[in-house]
Amino acid sequence: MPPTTGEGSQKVFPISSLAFLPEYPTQMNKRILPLLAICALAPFGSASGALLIGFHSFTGDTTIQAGGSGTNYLASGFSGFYDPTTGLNKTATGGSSDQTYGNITVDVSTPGTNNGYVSMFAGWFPILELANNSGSTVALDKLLYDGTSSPSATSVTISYRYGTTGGFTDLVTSSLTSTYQSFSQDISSLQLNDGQTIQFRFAGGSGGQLDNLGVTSASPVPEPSAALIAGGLLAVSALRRRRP
Ligand SMILES: [Ca+2]
Repeated sequence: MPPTTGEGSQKVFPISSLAFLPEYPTQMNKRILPLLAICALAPFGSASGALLIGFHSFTGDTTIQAGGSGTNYLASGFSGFYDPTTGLNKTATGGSSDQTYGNITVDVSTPGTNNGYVSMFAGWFPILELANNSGSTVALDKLLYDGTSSPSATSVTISYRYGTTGGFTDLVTSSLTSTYQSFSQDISSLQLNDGQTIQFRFAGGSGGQLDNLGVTSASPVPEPSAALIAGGLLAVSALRRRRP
């Protein structure tokens, strides 16, 4: 029976297979080890990078999730908040029930099925803020959100700015319908330097509602374990290169 296409036909090199490397020619090891080090930092099981900030539980009016409290998510090395300003922040009932940020499932945080939502009204501009304190530049990937509008359809225009003052630049306008839809906006042209802050502003008409707001990076924030594996492999590689 011929091999089928897809994952089953791909060769996999788990980290544990490093044991066979000493039997390979030295030149081969010099080439493979740095590649394996890079692979150790590659995303496992996630094609969409890493969730940096995720808001899905709106439990109060102005105190919600300052600094990522409650059940919402902030990646290590980042800070942020969702600021409803003077608008109404609905709680308890309603909200998107599909348990994804936009159309993406992340393994670090799962939105609930009935955990509240935020309503948007004309003249009210809630802001999602994200600040990078990780020590390195992060390439952003997607702005995720679920949105609906009731009782009548409206739209939401999302804008962004770096820092906390100055004008916003429009990013996208989405039409909201009477049922929740998942939205995923490409923001891969944006990056966040260490020490830098970005704000996303949501401006909608009467009846607009958002839930499951998230921002992902293009590549995962390295976990300490992955960083150690990569560092170890690079160190071994460097030692082998020094040998005559
Ligand atoms: Ca969704």
